[in-house]
Amino acid sequence: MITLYGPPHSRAFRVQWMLRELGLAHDMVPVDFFSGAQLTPEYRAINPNGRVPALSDDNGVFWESLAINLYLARRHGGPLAPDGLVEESQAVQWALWAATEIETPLLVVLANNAMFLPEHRDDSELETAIDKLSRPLSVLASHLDRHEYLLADRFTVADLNVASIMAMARLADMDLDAWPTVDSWLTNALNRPAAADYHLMKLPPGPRPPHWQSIIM
Ligand SMILES: N[C@@H](CCC(=O)N[C@@H](CS)C(=O)NCC(=O)O)C(=O)O
Repeated sequence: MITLYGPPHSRAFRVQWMLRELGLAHDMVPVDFFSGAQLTPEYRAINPNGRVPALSDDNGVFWESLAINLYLARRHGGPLAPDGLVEESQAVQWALWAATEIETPLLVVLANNAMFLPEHRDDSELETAIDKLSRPLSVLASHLDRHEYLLADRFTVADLNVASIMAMARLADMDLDAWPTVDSWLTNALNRPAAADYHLMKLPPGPRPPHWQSIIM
């Protein structure tokens, strides 16, 4: 039995998308990270980081959203799975790239464009994040100008992992006109039926616990 820990309005969405692509039945435990459920000893025995998502199956417990997806691809195979050493390495490359080059600035854009209350938004932080994204988005565009997908000639876990992070650009209404192939690749990825719930990641601005900004970043 597969159990996914984390609510759909969190990075658990990335794993839920993958499980749906693979047609894998799973239970979802919506650990409420706004009320501190991620910090209980019970949950920390599952993910010692006190963060969602985590996934358990008959092989054990796994955490880090993008790594969980690479594991699921490797274990369950099919067209989303990398085929051989080169594709495998490229899938890891794109996942690490997404986590280190684009995730944080995209979160800053999403937070300051949509998720933070107006009084918590910071225009100069927003501008710096948009500037910072320009180099990695050009890298992504230069690949997608020449290829339909990130590796091989089919949609794989590499596209899913990167698109699940790039979804924040959509939720933030970020202008991607400068990178038209990124824009259309993202549209195609998010139009996949298994990705339909991506919009749930956009929390409407509203009252939150005082530390909520640090919880999502
Ligand atoms: N790098 C981790 C980040 C996980 C993460 O930051 N999750 C947030 C929710 S989307 C969380 O659990 N926050 C609760 C906290 O930090 O206490 C991953 O991708 O799995």
